[in-house]
This record gives sequence, structure tokens and C-alpha cells, in this order.
Amino acid sequence: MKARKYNPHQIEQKWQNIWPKEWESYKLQPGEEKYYCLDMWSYPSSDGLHTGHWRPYTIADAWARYQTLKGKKVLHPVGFDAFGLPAENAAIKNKTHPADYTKTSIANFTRQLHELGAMYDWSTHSVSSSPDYYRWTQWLFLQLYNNDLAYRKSALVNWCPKDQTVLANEQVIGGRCERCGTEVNKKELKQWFFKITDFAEDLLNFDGLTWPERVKTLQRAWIGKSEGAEIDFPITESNEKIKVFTTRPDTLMGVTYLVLAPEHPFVKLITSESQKNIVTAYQEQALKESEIERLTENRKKTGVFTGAYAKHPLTDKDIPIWVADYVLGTYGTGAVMGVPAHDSRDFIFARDYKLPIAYVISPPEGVVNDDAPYLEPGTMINSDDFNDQTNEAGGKAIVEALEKKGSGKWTVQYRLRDWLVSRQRYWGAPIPIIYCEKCGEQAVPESDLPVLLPTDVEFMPTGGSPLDRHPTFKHTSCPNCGGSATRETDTLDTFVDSSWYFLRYTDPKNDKEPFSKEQVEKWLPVDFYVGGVEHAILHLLYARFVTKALQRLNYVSFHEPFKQFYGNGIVYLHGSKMSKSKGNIVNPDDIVKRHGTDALRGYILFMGPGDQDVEWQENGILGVRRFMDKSWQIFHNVEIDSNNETVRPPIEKAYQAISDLLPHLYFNRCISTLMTAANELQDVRLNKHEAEILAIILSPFMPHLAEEVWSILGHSTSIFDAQWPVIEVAAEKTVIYAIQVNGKLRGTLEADREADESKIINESKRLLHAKSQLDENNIIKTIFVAGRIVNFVVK
Ligand code: ANZ
Ligand code: ZN
Repeated sequence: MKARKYNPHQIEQKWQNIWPKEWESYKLQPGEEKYYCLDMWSYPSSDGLHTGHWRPYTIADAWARYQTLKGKKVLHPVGFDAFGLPAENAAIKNKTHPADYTKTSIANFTRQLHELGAMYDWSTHSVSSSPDYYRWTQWLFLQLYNNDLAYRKSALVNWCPKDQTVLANEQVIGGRCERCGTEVNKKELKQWFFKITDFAEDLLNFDGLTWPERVKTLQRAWIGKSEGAEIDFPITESNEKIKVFTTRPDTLMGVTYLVLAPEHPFVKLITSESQKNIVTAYQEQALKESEIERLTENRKKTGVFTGAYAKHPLTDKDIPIWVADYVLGTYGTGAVMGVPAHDSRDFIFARDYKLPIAYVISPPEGVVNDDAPYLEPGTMINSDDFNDQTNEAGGKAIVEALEKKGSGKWTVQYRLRDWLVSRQRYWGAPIPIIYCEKCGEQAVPESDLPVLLPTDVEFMPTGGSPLDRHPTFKHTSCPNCGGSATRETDTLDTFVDSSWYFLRYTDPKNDKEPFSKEQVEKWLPVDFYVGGVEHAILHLLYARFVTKALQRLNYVSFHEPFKQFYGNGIVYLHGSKMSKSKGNIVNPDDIVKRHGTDALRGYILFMGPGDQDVEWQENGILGVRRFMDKSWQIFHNVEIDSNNETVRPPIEKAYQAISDLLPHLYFNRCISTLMTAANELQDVRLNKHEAEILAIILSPFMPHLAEEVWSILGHSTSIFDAQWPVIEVAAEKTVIYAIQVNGKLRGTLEADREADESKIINESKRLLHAKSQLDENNIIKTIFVAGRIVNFVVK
């Protein structure tokens, strides 16, 4: 009997209406084994999600459903990061208020996420722009502030002239604004920072975490640990010392000049009268350039002499002090000892400015070539007492000598800078600080949170903080003396909102605290986190930092938020990344209308390994749809009343393969396994037990189809209340032979375990003959290893 045609829309809608939407899954009951499956909350900064966005959501949902079937109590929460620049800019473009813009956008995202058929528990729902969320973001700020982990200082900061706001270093990509691509420049401003540098060493440790190597590498490079020495050079005719950071103290006797970064505070102090004009002009010029430009390897090195000298710490020789922009003010000590003989940049600089070049390390054999810097290890030369040892031993001896004189020591430097969190924009959580003329900077008392973001603000980006122009917002009284005072008018970077949302999800309705310790301890760390690798050094680093800070302050006991991170690959369309701004998207709504959600989910999982980039291919969906139609027919050809529990090979094979593949997240191979099974089962009448197994192993990927089939099979409870089946898999009935010619693999042959030797050899010959890889007349010898190998030795 043929079933009626498979109608995805009717079936999908039916189950989306039946499946619960809110069930307080965060309330873990005794005896339940927790599993926290998280995908990144989305930015409602566009009017809808595209199929590229669906990829991580589909992966996370298939995984959450699989864990449910494995008997875990799964927390699969959902929320929106509605604050921030993208939303504010989108609102400006659409001439509406960001609150209205994100409200509409969230409504549409919500509809789409429902249509995805994901098992989100909407009772966890959090939105970063809602006062009952950002109240706790402000609370987080205060905890950091009260514990010396948040501070305000004047600094040269990255300024995006288009967005009219500062950016954290992490938000400057190749010298440009991460959001709008405009070239970033520098501005001296008073800003708020979080002391992420306090955790630099801890953040380098990924022990016990299952994270992709590429993400760990990016974070390590961003943190940029560098071991070296700090060495003091006393300035002649001054009591100050110039501290340099070097990774090569072994080259100390080869120093021929010192360089200060143009922004180094000593420049003004030491510059001689006669050099003043040139030096000041040079400083002004240098500050206009971006750090990226200044670091460019083969850019012409420029610099000027300050007219001042410092003493070499070991020889007391006078060393000229220069200012040059290839030295950065923000790294190390902002000062460098110039060793042109052994550093490429110093070499070019010294050659251009006719500074002496003194070789102090020679190749272990032969002599140095004085046309180039010598960068390799070698033997110490021209270094007085330190000569004739390896440069490694020499470096140690030099630092030891410096330590004795109190003018140097081993040290560690990190490239990581403190996280700049204040923004001169409207759409964010107000920073809960009050300035009083008498009492100075005051934290807003926790009982006064949230500091509400007013809605009636003129928020066009004009450089200053929009809240500053609000008629009443900033006028308040001092929490300490009660006198009149003003509020901080900067708002927090959205990455602060997302640095702790995974904690809130475990206790979303708590109105006394951001989360109870009990709840976070039950659920954290997150077992599985899916999202884009573009967040490798922004969100993922910040979330780790905030977790470590909260651990230090005793709010949580764990020190890493995400045990496993799975970085989904990018979806390309016509060769470029799917992106709304490029008008290069496929709208999931259209696909769902045509083929249904399950087909889209199936295709997304099938199109390639989930962690690799893939090109969207529309007709791939048709293949998945055909598979679903076939499956539908198979499920309608079942002996419903049979008590027969035999599981025949195609089902057994599929079950075994998926049970092996799915724990490794090989979703695409799971789908192709199911496709193969469907082809093999075309004309097979399944018993009920077999049909149930097939439905369950299909359900994480195509939950609607599986749920419908489950009910047709006579169940009144959800398939997701069932358990991943455990079936005894008998020894394989077939074996795979490797077929070789002269020991080289030329093909494989699946053969009955019982088949006899001559039959297998004949079949192997035929196979290779068909592929023109064997001429029977040339066979000298045939080697047969039962169950494994057929090897033809040929002339
Ligand atoms: C002398 C020297 C001799 C150096 C030599 C290298 C080779 P990493 O590995 O990145 O930490 N440096 C230090 N501070 C700097 C700054 N603010 N701006 C630009 N360059 C700076 O590199 C550390 C090395 O980079 C330091 O070691 C210093 O140059 C330079 F044969 O000191 B070196
Ligand atoms: Zn006061």
C-alpha cells in the first residue's frame, strides 16, 4: 500500500504547535544528568536570519536532541543580544528607534527560530537590552569596579570616525573598524577598562577544554606572551632611567642606540633644545599613523635624534637616544635597545641613519656576513667577559650581571591590553558611575540598579555621548554626600552583555541576583557551545575572562565557561560569504515554504562537515527531499502488529554507523548513511521494532518527520522521550577486502564472510579488470589473507 504523499508543511506545523515552548528546563531535578547545549544568542540587527545563520542553530539542535535521547536533561536556551552598535546603526538607517527596531527584529527572529523546529526552552529567554537583564550587566560592572578590575583612565584609544565611538583593540581588524570597515584613528580620551591583563597567563591555559586548535592559536597569539628581560639605561644628565624590554638580552653588548616610541613620556623631558622642533614635528606626524602602518615590515623606517644620551648599563658608554615610530608606545615599555647587527628592523634603521652596527654573535662556524643582520643562534663575540659561550648561556650570564647591579631582570610581556568597555553611543547599558565634585567617582549603589537607559534620546552619532545631551539623565545626587552630582554618560560595549549571558540562562527569572550560585554550579560549564569562529578573540576571550574574574570574586567555582567549543564553518553563496549587507543571502523562509524545515535542516547538515566552509547549492535540498519522501514510504510499509524483534542488516548497519559517527559530530556522514539505508529499504517491509529504531536515529536531524512517524507507529508520547536504542550488533556478516596490486591498494571489495577463496579472488580480478588496473596475463602470484587482503603480484 502506498502512503499519501509526504506533506512537510502540515506535519511540521502540527508538531511545532504541540511541542512545548517553555518548560523550565533549568530546574534540574535530583538524579537528572545535566547537559548544557548552547548556541550564540543572535544580534537582532537585521530583519531576519539567513540560511547561513541556520547552520549553527541546526547543528546545536541536532546535538541537543541527540543528548536528550541519550538520557540527559538538556538545557538549550535562547535569547537575543539586542543592545549595541549594529542595532543602533540599523535603527538609524531605518529612521526608527533601536528599541522599536530590535523589537520587530526579535519578533521575526523568534518566528524563524520556531520554524526551525528547535527544542529551545523559551522560558530561559533573555534580551540584553531589557532592564531586568542589563541591571545585572551593571551589577557585573560594579563587582569588577569594586575589586580593582574595572578602572577609568585617559588613554590613546581607537576611534572610528564613522561610528563616532571608541573601539576595543579586539574590534580593530587590520586597522579598520570591525563593524563598518572604516579606517580607525587614535584619540586621547578618558575611558573605562576591564583588567583582562590580570588574567593573561590563566587565559593561555586551555587544559581540559575541547576547542578547535585554530581558535586556541588565535587566542594565544592575541595574548602574545613573550619572555625576555627588562633592562635599565640611566639617562645622562637626569635621574631617570629608560627601561627597555628585549627578548634578546644576549645582544646587550651590541646596542648602538636606544629608541623611544613617539608617545613615550620621556621624549619631552630629554630632548635637547636644538632638537626640539624636529622632534615635536616628528611626534605629531607619527601619531597620525595607525599601529598597523607603523608595524608594516617593509615600510621605510623613520626617526629623529633627541640630542640626549643614556649610559650602557654594563660598559657605561654613551648611547644616543632616538625617537622612531617603529617602536610602539603600547608594547613592552615603549622603548627598545637598538641592536642592528641582530634585528632586521634595527638593521634597516641603522643603515639608513648611519648608526654603528656591532656584531656580538657569530655563526657557530665561519664568520658573519656584514651585509645583513645575523638572526640565528651562535657564539658570543665582542662581548668582553661574556665571549666564547653560546648566546643562550651568554644571555643568562648578562641578565645575572645586570641583576647584581640592580639594572635588569627577567620578565614576561603580553601583547594583550586591558579591555576598553566604554562607548560614546546610545544603545547600551549605562555605566553605573556617578561623579561628585566633593567625593569624586562613586559607584551607583546596587540597590539603585538598573540605571535606566532613557528612551527619549537624540542618538545620531556626533562624537559625544548621546546621554550627555539628555535633559535630565545625567543630573543626580551623590550616593555618598547627597550633593548634586552627574552620571557617567558612556554606555557599555555589547560584548560586556554577552560575556555572561550563559550564566543568566541557568536562572533567568531571578530578580534578586544575576544568578544563584546553586543554579550556575548545577549547569556550568557549558558542555557544548556552537558558533562562528569570528568570535575567537572577541566574545570567546571576554567570556573566559569574566568567568575567571567571577571565580576570583567567589561567585562561581569553575574557571572556564565552555568545555567544548564547536566553530561552525561559513556558508558561501556564489563564492562569497552569505551576508545581508552584500545582498548575498538565501532566505530560509523561502526554502521552508517550498520544502519544509526538515529538508532544510537535513541539507544544512548534509552539505559538508559542520566545521568547514561550504558553498550553498540549492539543488542539494532536492536530494534531501527525495530521501524524505522515500523514508515516508518506508515508514508506511511496516508490520505494525508484529512482535518480531529481529533487526535486519540495513537497519543494523545504519544504527551502528550513526551511533559511531554522531558522537564525533559527523552530521553529514550520518545523513548519507540514512540515505543509503533508505535506498536499501525501498521494498522491505519493516517490523515495528525496526521502524522505531530507524525513526529514532533519524530524529535529531529531522525531528518533525520522526515525531510524526513515531505517532503513526502508535506512540502517544514524544519520540524525544524515548531512548537512543541499544541493540546487540552481531558480528558483521560481510567483510571488506583490500585489493592490491604489488602491495598497492587498488580497490576494495565487500564480500560475504563465508565466501570461499576462489570466489573472492575471481571477483577481485573482475573488479580490477573493469577499472583497467590489472592484466590477468601478468599475474605471477596471488596472495590471499582471509577476511582482509587480496594481493596480485604482477610482472
Ligand atoms: C633588542 C633586540 C635584539 C631585540 C635582537 C630583538 C632582536 P616580541 O617577540 O614581539 O616580544 N620591541 C620591544 N618593545 C617594542 C615596542 N614597544 N615596539 C616595537 N618593538 C619592540 O619582540 C620583542 C622585541 O621587539 C624586543 O627585543 C625589542 O627588540 C622589540 F637581536 O630588543 B629586541
Ligand atoms: Zn559626594
